[in-house]
Amino acid sequence: MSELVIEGLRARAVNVPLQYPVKTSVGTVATSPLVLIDLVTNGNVTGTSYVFTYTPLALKSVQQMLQDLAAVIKGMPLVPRLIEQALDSRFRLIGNTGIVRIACAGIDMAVWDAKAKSLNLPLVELLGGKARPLAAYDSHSMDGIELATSRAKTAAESGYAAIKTKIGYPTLEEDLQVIRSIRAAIGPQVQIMVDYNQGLTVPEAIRRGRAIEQEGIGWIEEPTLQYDYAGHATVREALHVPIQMGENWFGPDEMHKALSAQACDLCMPDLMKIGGVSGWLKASALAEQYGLPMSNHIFQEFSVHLLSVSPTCHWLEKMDLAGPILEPVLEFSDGKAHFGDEPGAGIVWREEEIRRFLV
Ligand code: SMN
Ligand code: MG
Repeated sequence: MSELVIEGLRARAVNVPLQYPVKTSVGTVATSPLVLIDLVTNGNVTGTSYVFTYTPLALKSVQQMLQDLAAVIKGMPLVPRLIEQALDSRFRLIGNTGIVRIACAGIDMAVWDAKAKSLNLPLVELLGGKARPLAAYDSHSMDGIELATSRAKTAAESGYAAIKTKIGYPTLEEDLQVIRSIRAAIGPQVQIMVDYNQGLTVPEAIRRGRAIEQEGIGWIEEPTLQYDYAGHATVREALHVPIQMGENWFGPDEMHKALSAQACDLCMPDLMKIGGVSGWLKASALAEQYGLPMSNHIFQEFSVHLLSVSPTCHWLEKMDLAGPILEPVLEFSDGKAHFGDEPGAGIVWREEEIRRFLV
């Protein structure tokens, strides 16, 4: 096949309803604002990916950045490394972070998806691996004791070996009540992980951590401000329960700074913020060198491929933020994510649903 080149990029903004709003101790994600990317090539393949903007307020800016980048990459060969380098050098002065990093990562994902499709390979095989079932945990929110307990019970009955609940209620006693209510509902065999979403000061994180680690918790996630790597290291030294973080690292460079500061025992980069597939591959090498088990953060469709080739693969987070506008490609059963051998990452739009949620 002659060399494929990029002909264009379409970026569509949608705001998708969520069955369960993502409630955290520092704010609620009520709907799922996504920018859907179609990367058109001169061959018969189109790369597809999406980015998640956390708030609808960022939707149009991300969409515009992607539309502006279309002119930059038009005519470039479909070579992930070349495109990554071209974009990174463009943004060396402004900094490849924030909305810039989000847009570049979305393009990177679509480029790798198109490359895999052009070779008729699942992304995992292009990356040198093989599709296999991945242990998944069902990821819930700060739902309040009743809903948190019922979601955990349903997940355990569905076969999940682990669930995550978000805490950081007004008092430590409420945190403990939720954990104990979930434990009573799911029994001793199912792991409980908790996520504070940066909501505590370091002293409060130590105070609460010393109490909740007595409950047999799998990990405490982002106990304090995500950029406070020294603070996370202080909490980590004071507690026995593993400290988890990573969803807010913009690029492998921030991951390296956190790991150098010994901020965490576990890591969970976000495919988008870490820099797409290219960023993830660098992150997985860092995790291997530091010996940190590595999980994903949302983006479950691409993440099953990437975790499958990550040397320290840990848990897949199951949190479906794009389901209503995607053809289902992942199948969750017996607590595992099963994915097939479709070419690429398996992102297939449901156009009639997209039309309903276009912004
Ligand atoms: C999370 C936060 C915001 C949106 C989605 C998910 C959460 C997680 O921190 O770890 O899943
Ligand atoms: Mg989190």
